[in-house]
Amino acid sequence: MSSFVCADEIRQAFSDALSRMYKREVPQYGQLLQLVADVNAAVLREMPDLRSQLAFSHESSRIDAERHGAIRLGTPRELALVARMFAILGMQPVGYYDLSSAGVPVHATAFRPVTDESLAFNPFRVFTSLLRLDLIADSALRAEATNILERRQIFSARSVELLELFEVQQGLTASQAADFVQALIETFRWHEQAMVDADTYERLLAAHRLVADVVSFKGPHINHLTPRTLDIEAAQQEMIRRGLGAKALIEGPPTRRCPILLRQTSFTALKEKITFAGIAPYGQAEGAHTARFGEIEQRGVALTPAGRDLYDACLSQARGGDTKTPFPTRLMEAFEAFPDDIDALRTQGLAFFRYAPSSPMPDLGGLNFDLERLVALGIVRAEPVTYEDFLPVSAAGIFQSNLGGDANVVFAPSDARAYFEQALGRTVLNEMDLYRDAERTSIERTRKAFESVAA
Ligand code: OOG
Ligand code: NI
Repeated sequence: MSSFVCADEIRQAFSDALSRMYKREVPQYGQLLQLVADVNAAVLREMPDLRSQLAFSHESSRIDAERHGAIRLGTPRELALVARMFAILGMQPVGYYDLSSAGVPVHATAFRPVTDESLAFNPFRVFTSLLRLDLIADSALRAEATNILERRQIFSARSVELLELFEVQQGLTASQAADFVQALIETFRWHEQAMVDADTYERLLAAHRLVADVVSFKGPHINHLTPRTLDIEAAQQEMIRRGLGAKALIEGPPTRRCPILLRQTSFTALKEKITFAGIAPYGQAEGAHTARFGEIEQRGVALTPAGRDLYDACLSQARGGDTKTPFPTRLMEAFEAFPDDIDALRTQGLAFFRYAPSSPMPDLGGLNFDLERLVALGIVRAEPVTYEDFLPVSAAGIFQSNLGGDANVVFAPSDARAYFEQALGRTVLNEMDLYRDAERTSIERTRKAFESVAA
Protein backbone atom coordinates (compact mmCIF):
# COMPACT_ATOMS: atom_id res chain seq x y z
CA MET A 1 0.00 0.00 0.00
CA SER A 2 1.39 3.41 -0.92
CA SER A 3 1.44 5.94 1.88
CA PHE A 4 -0.49 9.18 1.90
CA VAL A 5 0.77 12.69 2.45
CA CYS A 6 -0.61 14.39 5.55
CA ALA A 7 -3.04 17.25 5.05
CA ASP A 8 -0.73 19.74 6.81
CA GLU A 9 1.92 19.24 4.16
CA ILE A 10 -0.54 19.60 1.30
CA ARG A 11 -1.84 22.81 2.87
CA GLN A 12 1.68 24.16 3.20
CA ALA A 13 2.45 23.35 -0.43
CA PHE A 14 -0.79 24.98 -1.53
CA SER A 15 -0.18 28.12 0.51
CA ASP A 16 3.37 28.42 -0.88
CA ALA A 17 2.26 27.83 -4.47
CA LEU A 18 -0.52 30.39 -4.16
CA SER A 19 1.87 32.91 -2.67
CA ARG A 20 4.33 32.42 -5.55
CA MET A 21 1.51 32.85 -8.05
CA TYR A 22 0.18 36.00 -6.39
CA LYS A 23 3.70 37.45 -6.21
CA ARG A 24 3.98 37.07 -9.97
CA GLU A 25 0.51 38.50 -10.55
CA VAL A 26 0.72 41.40 -8.06
CA PRO A 27 4.34 42.49 -7.54
CA GLN A 28 3.33 44.84 -4.71
CA TYR A 29 2.47 41.73 -2.70
CA GLY A 30 6.10 40.64 -3.01
CA GLN A 31 7.19 44.03 -1.66
CA LEU A 32 4.76 43.59 1.22
CA LEU A 33 6.22 40.18 2.09
CA GLN A 34 9.73 41.64 2.16
CA LEU A 35 8.64 44.57 4.27
CA VAL A 36 6.86 42.36 6.80
CA ALA A 37 9.86 40.01 7.02
CA ASP A 38 12.11 43.03 7.75
CA VAL A 39 9.77 44.42 10.40
CA ASN A 40 9.33 41.02 12.05
CA ALA A 41 13.07 40.39 12.19
CA ALA A 42 13.58 43.79 13.85
CA VAL A 43 10.79 43.16 16.38
CA LEU A 44 12.21 39.76 17.33
CA ARG A 45 15.65 41.31 17.79
CA GLU A 46 14.27 44.01 20.06
CA MET A 47 11.69 42.05 22.05
CA PRO A 48 13.16 38.95 23.70
CA ASP A 49 9.95 38.42 25.70
CA LEU A 50 7.85 38.17 22.59
CA ARG A 51 10.44 35.84 21.08
CA SER A 52 10.20 33.56 24.08
CA GLN A 53 6.39 33.72 24.11
CA LEU A 54 6.23 32.71 20.44
CA ALA A 55 8.66 29.88 21.02
CA PHE A 56 6.64 28.70 24.00
CA SER A 57 3.41 28.73 21.97
CA HIS A 58 5.14 26.86 19.11
CA GLU A 59 4.55 29.83 16.85
CA SER A 60 8.13 30.86 16.05
CA SER A 61 8.37 28.60 13.06
CA ARG A 62 5.01 29.51 11.59
CA ILE A 63 5.34 33.31 11.51
CA ASP A 64 7.34 33.63 8.30
CA ALA A 65 5.06 31.33 6.35
CA GLU A 66 1.88 32.65 7.90
CA ARG A 67 -0.77 34.29 5.76
CA HIS A 68 -4.44 34.26 4.90
CA GLY A 69 -6.17 34.71 1.59
CA ALA A 70 -9.68 35.63 0.47
CA ILE A 71 -11.95 34.39 -2.28
CA ARG A 72 -15.52 35.27 -3.29
CA LEU A 73 -17.80 32.56 -4.65
CA GLY A 74 -20.96 32.84 -6.72
CA THR A 75 -23.11 29.78 -6.01
CA PRO A 76 -23.92 27.27 -3.27
CA ARG A 77 -22.57 24.54 -5.53
CA GLU A 78 -19.20 26.30 -5.66
CA LEU A 79 -19.15 26.62 -1.88
CA ALA A 80 -19.90 22.91 -1.45
CA LEU A 81 -17.05 21.99 -3.80
CA VAL A 82 -14.61 24.41 -2.18
CA ALA A 83 -15.40 22.87 1.21
CA ARG A 84 -14.55 19.40 -0.11
CA MET A 85 -11.38 20.63 -1.80
CA PHE A 86 -10.17 22.48 1.30
CA ALA A 87 -10.82 19.39 3.44
CA ILE A 88 -7.94 17.77 1.54
CA LEU A 89 -5.76 20.63 2.84
CA GLY A 90 -6.93 19.99 6.42
CA MET A 91 -9.04 23.16 6.46
CA GLN A 92 -12.49 23.28 7.99
CA PRO A 93 -15.12 26.02 8.00
CA VAL A 94 -14.94 28.00 11.24
CA GLY A 95 -17.37 30.81 12.10
CA TYR A 96 -20.13 32.50 10.16
CA TYR A 97 -19.79 36.13 9.08
CA ASP A 98 -22.83 38.03 7.84
CA LEU A 99 -21.61 41.18 6.13
CA SER A 100 -24.93 42.25 4.66
CA SER A 101 -25.70 44.60 7.52
CA ALA A 102 -22.47 46.43 6.66
CA GLY A 103 -23.62 46.92 3.08
CA VAL A 104 -21.60 44.07 1.59
CA PRO A 105 -23.89 41.49 -0.04
CA VAL A 106 -22.01 38.38 1.07
CA HIS A 107 -21.86 35.92 3.91
CA ALA A 108 -18.73 34.02 4.71
CA THR A 109 -16.75 31.51 6.70
CA ALA A 110 -13.05 30.97 7.26
CA PHE A 111 -11.53 27.68 6.19
CA ARG A 112 -8.63 26.92 8.47
CA PRO A 113 -6.81 24.17 10.35
CA VAL A 114 -8.26 23.54 13.81
CA THR A 115 -5.87 21.48 15.93
CA ASP A 116 -2.94 22.91 17.89
CA GLU A 117 -0.50 20.77 15.92
CA SER A 118 -1.87 21.76 12.51
CA LEU A 119 -2.01 25.44 13.42
CA ALA A 120 1.58 25.33 14.62
CA PHE A 121 2.65 23.57 11.43
CA ASN A 122 1.00 26.04 9.07
CA PRO A 123 -2.06 28.14 9.94
CA PHE A 124 -3.03 29.09 6.37
CA ARG A 125 -6.66 30.27 6.22
CA VAL A 126 -8.99 31.41 3.49
CA PHE A 127 -11.78 33.90 4.15
CA THR A 128 -14.44 32.52 1.81
CA SER A 129 -17.45 34.61 0.90
CA LEU A 130 -20.58 33.61 -0.94
CA LEU A 131 -22.30 36.29 -2.97
CA ARG A 132 -25.91 36.97 -1.93
CA LEU A 133 -27.74 37.55 -5.18
CA ASP A 134 -30.99 37.54 -3.21
CA LEU A 135 -30.00 41.01 -2.01
CA ILE A 136 -29.90 42.41 -5.53
CA ALA A 137 -33.09 44.37 -6.04
CA ASP A 138 -33.35 44.18 -9.85
CA SER A 139 -34.92 40.76 -10.53
CA ALA A 140 -33.99 40.67 -14.22
CA LEU A 141 -30.36 41.34 -13.40
CA ARG A 142 -30.51 38.76 -10.62
CA ALA A 143 -31.76 36.13 -13.05
CA GLU A 144 -29.10 37.05 -15.58
CA ALA A 145 -26.32 36.84 -12.99
CA THR A 146 -27.64 33.50 -11.73
CA ASN A 147 -27.60 32.19 -15.27
CA ILE A 148 -24.04 33.27 -15.93
CA LEU A 149 -22.86 31.73 -12.66
CA GLU A 150 -24.72 28.46 -13.25
CA ARG A 151 -22.78 27.94 -16.46
CA ARG A 152 -19.28 28.39 -15.10
CA GLN A 153 -17.04 25.58 -13.83
CA ILE A 154 -14.49 26.99 -11.43
CA PHE A 155 -12.61 23.73 -10.96
CA SER A 156 -10.69 21.86 -13.63
CA ALA A 157 -11.67 18.28 -14.49
CA ARG A 158 -8.32 17.18 -13.05
CA SER A 159 -8.91 18.75 -9.64
CA VAL A 160 -12.38 17.19 -9.41
CA GLU A 161 -10.94 13.81 -10.41
CA LEU A 162 -8.31 14.04 -7.67
CA LEU A 163 -10.95 15.17 -5.18
CA GLU A 164 -13.01 12.09 -5.92
CA LEU A 165 -9.93 9.89 -5.70
CA PHE A 166 -9.11 11.43 -2.32
CA GLU A 167 -12.59 10.75 -1.01
CA VAL A 168 -12.43 7.11 -2.08
CA GLN A 169 -8.85 6.43 -0.95
CA GLN A 170 -9.05 8.72 2.10
CA GLY A 171 -5.73 10.26 1.13
CA LEU A 172 -3.39 11.25 -1.70
CA THR A 173 0.08 9.94 -2.50
CA ALA A 174 2.93 12.43 -2.86
CA SER A 175 2.61 12.68 -6.61
CA GLN A 176 -1.19 12.92 -6.51
CA ALA A 177 -0.92 15.65 -3.87
CA ALA A 178 1.54 17.63 -6.01
CA ASP A 179 -0.80 17.29 -8.97
CA PHE A 180 -3.73 18.37 -6.87
CA VAL A 181 -1.99 21.51 -5.62
CA GLN A 182 -1.08 22.49 -9.18
CA ALA A 183 -4.61 21.89 -10.41
CA LEU A 184 -6.20 23.68 -7.48
CA ILE A 185 -4.24 26.93 -7.69
CA GLU A 186 -5.47 27.34 -11.29
CA THR A 187 -8.95 28.01 -9.89
CA PHE A 188 -7.69 31.07 -8.03
CA ARG A 189 -5.70 32.60 -10.86
CA TRP A 190 -6.49 36.05 -12.24
CA HIS A 191 -8.39 36.17 -15.53
CA GLU A 192 -7.89 39.23 -17.63
CA GLN A 193 -10.58 38.00 -19.99
CA ALA A 194 -14.05 38.70 -18.63
CA MET A 195 -16.90 36.27 -19.36
CA VAL A 196 -19.37 39.10 -19.93
CA ASP A 197 -19.55 41.97 -22.38
CA ALA A 198 -18.94 45.57 -21.43
CA ASP A 199 -22.63 46.38 -21.16
CA THR A 200 -23.36 43.48 -18.78
CA TYR A 201 -20.29 44.37 -16.73
CA GLU A 202 -21.55 47.93 -16.28
CA ARG A 203 -24.98 46.72 -15.17
CA LEU A 204 -23.47 44.26 -12.67
CA LEU A 205 -21.21 47.02 -11.40
CA ALA A 206 -24.15 49.33 -10.92
CA ALA A 207 -25.94 46.71 -8.79
CA HIS A 208 -22.85 46.41 -6.54
CA ARG A 209 -19.14 46.39 -7.34
CA LEU A 210 -18.88 43.04 -5.65
CA VAL A 211 -21.48 41.52 -7.96
CA ALA A 212 -19.36 42.54 -10.96
CA ASP A 213 -16.25 41.09 -9.32
CA VAL A 214 -17.84 37.69 -8.76
CA VAL A 215 -20.05 37.31 -11.80
CA SER A 216 -17.84 38.70 -14.58
CA PHE A 217 -15.00 36.22 -14.41
CA LYS A 218 -14.31 32.59 -15.04
CA GLY A 219 -13.27 31.87 -11.51
CA PRO A 220 -12.83 33.21 -7.96
CA HIS A 221 -9.45 34.95 -8.27
CA ILE A 222 -7.63 35.23 -5.00
CA ASN A 223 -8.20 38.89 -4.12
CA HIS A 224 -5.51 39.31 -1.48
CA LEU A 225 -2.97 37.42 0.57
CA THR A 226 -2.08 38.72 4.00
CA PRO A 227 1.19 38.11 5.80
CA ARG A 228 1.26 38.38 9.61
CA THR A 229 3.32 41.16 11.10
CA LEU A 230 4.47 41.40 14.69
CA ASP A 231 4.12 45.21 14.66
CA ILE A 232 1.41 46.63 12.44
CA GLU A 233 2.18 50.28 13.23
CA ALA A 234 5.78 49.87 12.11
CA ALA A 235 4.69 47.90 9.06
CA GLN A 236 2.08 50.53 8.15
CA GLN A 237 4.73 53.26 8.32
CA GLU A 238 7.07 51.17 6.21
CA MET A 239 4.27 50.71 3.66
CA ILE A 240 3.93 54.46 3.36
CA ARG A 241 7.70 54.98 3.26
CA ARG A 242 8.10 52.41 0.47
CA GLY A 243 5.32 53.98 -1.55
CA LEU A 244 2.66 51.28 -1.07
CA GLY A 245 -0.39 53.50 -0.51
CA ALA A 246 -1.71 52.17 2.78
CA LYS A 247 -5.33 52.46 3.88
CA ALA A 248 -5.75 55.42 6.23
CA LEU A 249 -7.09 53.48 9.17
CA ILE A 250 -5.97 50.28 10.87
CA GLU A 251 -9.03 48.08 11.39
CA GLY A 252 -9.67 46.49 14.77
CA PRO A 253 -8.64 47.47 18.29
CA PRO A 254 -6.36 50.47 18.92
CA THR A 255 -2.65 50.25 19.81
CA ARG A 256 -2.21 48.40 23.09
CA ARG A 257 0.51 46.82 25.14
CA CYS A 258 -1.24 43.44 25.02
CA PRO A 259 -2.54 42.84 21.49
CA ILE A 260 -6.04 41.37 21.34
CA LEU A 261 -7.82 39.72 18.41
CA LEU A 262 -6.72 41.17 15.10
CA ARG A 263 -5.56 44.45 13.57
CA GLN A 264 -5.41 44.84 9.80
CA THR A 265 -4.54 47.33 7.13
CA SER A 266 -4.20 47.12 3.37
CA PHE A 267 -2.99 48.92 0.30
CA THR A 268 -5.87 49.90 -1.94
CA ALA A 269 -6.84 47.69 -4.83
CA LEU A 270 -5.14 47.93 -8.19
CA LYS A 271 -6.93 49.10 -11.28
CA GLU A 272 -6.27 46.34 -13.80
CA LYS A 273 -6.89 46.09 -17.50
CA ILE A 274 -9.52 43.55 -18.55
CA THR A 275 -10.96 42.49 -21.89
CA PHE A 276 -14.69 42.06 -22.29
CA ALA A 277 -16.36 39.20 -24.09
CA GLY A 278 -18.29 39.73 -27.29
CA ILE A 279 -17.12 41.00 -30.60
CA ALA A 280 -17.12 44.75 -30.58
CA PRO A 281 -17.32 46.38 -33.97
CA TYR A 282 -13.73 47.61 -33.74
CA GLY A 283 -12.01 44.72 -31.97
CA GLN A 284 -12.54 43.56 -28.39
CA ALA A 285 -13.55 46.17 -25.87
CA GLU A 286 -11.16 46.82 -23.05
CA GLY A 287 -11.94 48.03 -19.58
CA ALA A 288 -10.51 48.18 -16.10
CA HIS A 289 -11.40 46.28 -12.95
CA THR A 290 -10.52 47.06 -9.36
CA ALA A 291 -10.41 44.08 -7.04
CA ARG A 292 -7.03 42.82 -5.97
CA PHE A 293 -5.03 44.26 -3.13
CA GLY A 294 -2.55 43.46 -0.38
CA GLU A 295 -3.15 43.39 3.34
CA ILE A 296 -1.15 42.91 6.51
CA GLU A 297 -2.34 41.86 9.93
CA GLN A 298 -1.20 41.57 13.50
CA ARG A 299 -2.72 38.84 15.63
CA GLY A 300 -3.27 39.04 19.36
CA VAL A 301 -4.90 36.91 22.03
CA ALA A 302 -8.24 35.16 21.43
CA LEU A 303 -10.99 36.58 23.64
CA THR A 304 -13.52 34.59 25.63
CA PRO A 305 -17.23 35.33 25.01
CA ALA A 306 -17.06 37.87 27.87
CA GLY A 307 -13.98 39.50 26.35
CA ARG A 308 -15.59 39.54 22.94
CA ASP A 309 -18.73 41.22 24.31
CA LEU A 310 -16.55 43.89 25.87
CA TYR A 311 -14.64 44.32 22.58
CA ASP A 312 -17.87 44.71 20.62
CA ALA A 313 -19.21 47.21 23.16
CA CYS A 314 -16.02 49.32 23.03
CA LEU A 315 -15.99 49.23 19.24
CA SER A 316 -19.60 50.26 18.87
CA GLN A 317 -19.10 53.04 21.39
CA ALA A 318 -16.23 54.38 19.28
CA ARG A 319 -18.19 54.03 16.05
CA GLY A 320 -21.25 55.71 17.48
CA GLY A 321 -19.28 58.56 19.08
CA ASP A 322 -19.22 62.25 18.22
CA THR A 323 -17.90 62.56 14.67
CA LYS A 324 -16.23 65.86 15.53
CA THR A 325 -13.63 63.79 17.38
CA PRO A 326 -11.32 61.87 15.02
CA PHE A 327 -12.09 58.15 14.95
CA PRO A 328 -8.66 56.97 16.25
CA THR A 329 -9.14 59.20 19.33
CA ARG A 330 -12.64 57.84 19.90
CA LEU A 331 -11.28 54.32 19.57
CA MET A 332 -8.50 54.91 22.11
CA GLU A 333 -10.99 56.45 24.53
CA ALA A 334 -13.57 53.68 24.18
CA PHE A 335 -10.95 50.99 24.74
CA GLU A 336 -9.82 52.48 28.03
CA ALA A 337 -12.54 50.19 29.44
CA PHE A 338 -10.62 47.15 28.16
CA PRO A 339 -7.89 46.00 30.59
CA ASP A 340 -4.47 46.18 28.96
CA ASP A 341 -2.56 43.90 31.25
CA ILE A 342 -1.92 40.25 30.54
CA ASP A 343 -2.71 39.08 34.09
CA ALA A 344 -5.93 41.09 34.18
CA LEU A 345 -7.04 39.58 30.86
CA ARG A 346 -6.44 36.15 32.32
CA THR A 347 -7.77 36.50 35.84
CA GLN A 348 -10.86 38.41 34.67
CA GLY A 349 -11.65 35.64 32.18
CA LEU A 350 -11.46 37.95 29.16
CA ALA A 351 -8.97 35.93 27.09
CA PHE A 352 -7.89 32.34 26.48
CA PHE A 353 -4.53 31.01 27.64
CA ARG A 354 -2.45 27.93 27.13
CA TYR A 355 -0.73 26.49 30.18
CA ALA A 356 2.43 24.41 30.45
CA PRO A 357 5.17 23.74 33.02
CA SER A 358 7.88 26.35 32.52
CA SER A 359 10.59 23.78 33.17
CA PRO A 360 10.45 20.15 34.33
CA MET A 361 7.82 20.05 37.03
CA PRO A 362 9.42 19.94 40.53
CA ASP A 363 8.12 17.51 43.15
CA LEU A 364 5.89 19.64 45.34
CA GLY A 365 5.43 16.94 47.93
CA GLY A 366 1.74 16.19 48.36
CA LEU A 367 0.29 19.53 47.20
CA ASN A 368 -3.01 19.39 45.38
CA PHE A 369 -3.11 20.56 41.80
CA ASP A 370 -3.91 24.27 42.00
CA LEU A 371 -3.38 25.98 38.68
CA GLU A 372 -3.43 29.55 39.98
CA ARG A 373 -0.98 28.68 42.71
CA LEU A 374 1.38 27.03 40.23
CA VAL A 375 1.18 30.07 37.98
CA ALA A 376 1.87 32.38 40.92
CA LEU A 377 4.89 30.26 41.86
CA GLY A 378 6.21 30.52 38.30
CA ILE A 379 6.09 26.74 37.92
CA VAL A 380 3.38 26.88 35.28
CA ARG A 381 3.46 29.40 32.51
CA ALA A 382 0.33 30.89 30.88
CA GLU A 383 0.68 32.21 27.35
CA PRO A 384 -1.99 33.86 25.21
CA VAL A 385 -3.82 31.67 22.69
CA THR A 386 -3.51 33.39 19.30
CA TYR A 387 -6.72 34.55 17.65
CA GLU A 388 -7.00 32.51 14.44
CA ASP A 389 -10.19 34.00 13.01
CA PHE A 390 -11.58 37.21 11.52
CA LEU A 391 -13.70 40.15 12.65
CA PRO A 392 -16.88 41.07 10.78
CA VAL A 393 -16.59 44.83 11.23
CA SER A 394 -12.95 44.79 10.13
CA ALA A 395 -13.75 42.52 7.20
CA ALA A 396 -16.49 44.91 6.06
CA GLY A 397 -14.00 47.78 6.32
CA ILE A 398 -11.47 45.86 4.24
CA PHE A 399 -14.10 45.01 1.63
CA GLN A 400 -15.29 48.61 1.42
CA SER A 401 -11.91 50.23 1.14
CA ASN A 402 -11.06 47.96 -1.74
CA LEU A 403 -14.16 47.93 -3.83
CA GLY A 404 -13.33 51.36 -5.21
CA GLY A 405 -16.14 53.89 -5.10
CA ASP A 406 -18.46 54.09 -2.14
CA ALA A 407 -20.55 51.27 -0.84
CA ASN A 408 -23.21 52.87 1.24
CA VAL A 409 -26.02 50.53 0.41
CA VAL A 410 -27.32 48.99 3.61
CA PHE A 411 -29.16 45.70 3.42
CA ALA A 412 -31.70 44.72 6.00
CA PRO A 413 -30.16 42.20 8.37
CA SER A 414 -31.42 38.71 7.67
CA ASP A 415 -30.67 35.25 8.81
CA ALA A 416 -29.18 33.48 5.86
CA ARG A 417 -27.01 31.22 7.95
CA ALA A 418 -29.13 28.10 7.47
CA TYR A 419 -28.94 28.58 3.71
CA PHE A 420 -25.16 28.99 3.90
CA GLU A 421 -24.71 25.87 5.99
CA GLN A 422 -26.99 23.88 3.76
CA ALA A 423 -24.81 24.79 0.78
CA LEU A 424 -21.74 23.88 2.80
CA GLY A 425 -23.25 20.51 3.60
CA ARG A 426 -22.47 20.91 7.28
CA THR A 427 -22.58 23.44 10.09
CA VAL A 428 -19.61 25.71 10.63
CA LEU A 429 -17.47 25.09 13.70
CA ASN A 430 -17.75 27.50 16.60
CA GLU A 431 -14.42 29.26 17.15
CA MET A 432 -15.07 29.71 20.88
CA ASP A 433 -15.33 25.93 21.30
CA LEU A 434 -11.95 25.52 19.61
CA TYR A 435 -10.21 28.09 21.84
CA ARG A 436 -11.84 26.64 24.96
CA ASP A 437 -10.66 23.17 23.97
CA ALA A 438 -7.12 24.41 23.40
CA GLU A 439 -7.09 25.95 26.88
CA ARG A 440 -8.65 22.89 28.54
CA THR A 441 -6.32 20.43 26.84
CA SER A 442 -3.31 22.44 27.99
CA ILE A 443 -4.60 22.42 31.57
CA GLU A 444 -5.18 18.67 31.43
CA ARG A 445 -1.65 18.10 30.16
CA THR A 446 -0.25 20.30 32.90
CA ARG A 447 -2.25 18.39 35.49
CA LYS A 448 -0.89 15.08 34.19
CA ALA A 449 2.66 16.41 34.33
CA PHE A 450 2.00 17.55 37.89
CA GLU A 451 0.49 14.26 38.96
CA SER A 452 3.20 12.16 37.40
CA VAL A 453 5.78 13.96 39.55
CA ALA A 454 3.62 14.03 42.67
CA ALA A 455 2.85 10.30 42.42
C1 OOG B 1 -12.54 39.57 2.17
C2 OOG B 1 -12.41 40.66 3.19
C3 OOG B 1 -12.22 40.08 4.58
C4 OOG B 1 -10.28 40.07 6.22
O1 OOG B 1 -9.07 39.94 6.39
O2 OOG B 1 -11.04 40.50 7.10
C5 OOG B 1 -10.82 39.71 4.90
C6 OOG B 1 -12.66 40.05 0.77
O3 OOG B 1 -12.35 41.23 0.47
O4 OOG B 1 -13.04 39.22 -0.06
O5 OOG B 1 -10.08 39.18 4.15
NI1 NI C 1 -8.06 39.68 4.61
